[in-house]
Amino acid sequence: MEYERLIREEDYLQSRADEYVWRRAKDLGVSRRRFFQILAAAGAAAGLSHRLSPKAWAQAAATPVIKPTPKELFNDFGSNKEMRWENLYERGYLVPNDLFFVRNHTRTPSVDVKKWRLKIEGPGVQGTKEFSYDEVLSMPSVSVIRYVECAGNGRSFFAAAYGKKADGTQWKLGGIGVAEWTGVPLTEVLDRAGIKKSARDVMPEGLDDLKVRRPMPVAKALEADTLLVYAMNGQPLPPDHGFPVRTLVPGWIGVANIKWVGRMEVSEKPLFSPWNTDTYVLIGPEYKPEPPAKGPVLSNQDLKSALELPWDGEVSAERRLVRGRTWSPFGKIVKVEYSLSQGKSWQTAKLREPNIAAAWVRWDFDWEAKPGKHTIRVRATDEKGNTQPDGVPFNQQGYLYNAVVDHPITVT
Ligand SMILES: Nc1nc2c(c(=O)[nH]1)N[C@H]1C(S)=C(S)[C@@H](COP(=O)(O)O)O[C@H]1N2
Ligand SMILES: [Mo]
Repeated sequence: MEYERLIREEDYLQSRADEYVWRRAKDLGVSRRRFFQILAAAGAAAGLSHRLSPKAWAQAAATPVIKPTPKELFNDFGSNKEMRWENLYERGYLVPNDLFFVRNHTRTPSVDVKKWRLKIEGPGVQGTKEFSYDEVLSMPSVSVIRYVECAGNGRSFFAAAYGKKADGTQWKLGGIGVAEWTGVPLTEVLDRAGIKKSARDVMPEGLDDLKVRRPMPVAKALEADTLLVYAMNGQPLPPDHGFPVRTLVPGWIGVANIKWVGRMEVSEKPLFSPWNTDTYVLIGPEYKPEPPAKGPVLSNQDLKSALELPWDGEVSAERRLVRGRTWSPFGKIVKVEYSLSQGKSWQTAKLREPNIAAAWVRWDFDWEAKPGKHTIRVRATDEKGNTQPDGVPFNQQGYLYNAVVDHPITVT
């Protein structure tokens, strides 16, 4: 399949669904001609892009994610798996690899590391350079603790705020994780590739079916903590998280952290891909197109908080320690307040070290939990003075929802 035609995730999944259904149909003795007649009829009836149910899409994508993602740990959105926050309670600062959310535009590819090469090319470097896995591993490395968060994390809250759903995976707040990432600073790799003074953008490209790729300006690529990562929490990067290498672009939207990198383009002109023109841009009544992008192009994530409690779940009536975490791409967190009265009164939560910029801070407070339905509201402030707003203007694709939310919880 030509990937240009399959840029839309729905089209991609549909094509895989068709493939899957065709294989099943063939096994049942259906002829190819008859199969296409059935497909066409179904398409006309249901509207092309939604011919199959989401369940059938998920089935069709077979195993879009390789690691086990049991429903106690993850909310299942097919190729996307949302971390369930309650599982971070009584865990440490880092999210273990087994619990880390997965966001795949298509599915995890299998990469043969013996054949794998990182190719760096384009007018922004002296010439084309290739590095093997061993060569990457032998370069000077660093380890940093940072989050990776999906730009759509919190998207589902647009529906409640505006009475209409934004397009895409309906994440609550589990599209984030913090890990210790080990790798080679991108600046080190780009130096070896002979990056020129005139270089402008760097665009890593994935080896997955859609070749997901997205440029960043050289200034971001050369920051000390922008890495070509090969280990996550002390283990070789797991397949679902980008084996053999991914980029880490701290503070930036999830999609900047390209997994399964096989190629990097270095340009002297601004670069564009579908992921900075059609998606990961703000489209909505408050935003104007910025051609060739359909709206303001996203870079940083935003300040957000989440509670380590089941979402709309149950806990027992007792005096309990409520815990949560807050993160900002702009700096450390200086204040976290919570309200058990839907904003009538606020108290301050205790912050717990470490408090790492572009990672998160943990905090807690005591709660005399009495039987009944409750909501817990949290708002935070970072060292740059950013606070969580009460609302976020609607954007069609539901990015960067960081407003204060009411976390529903029932005490029994
Ligand atoms: N090659 C490639 N890189 C990718 C993606 C992808 O689909 N393909 N998804 C991106 C998105 S949208 C996010 S939020 C992060 C998620 O990283 P994780 O799956 O390791 O949590 O990976 C990014 N990198
Ligand atoms: Mo994402």
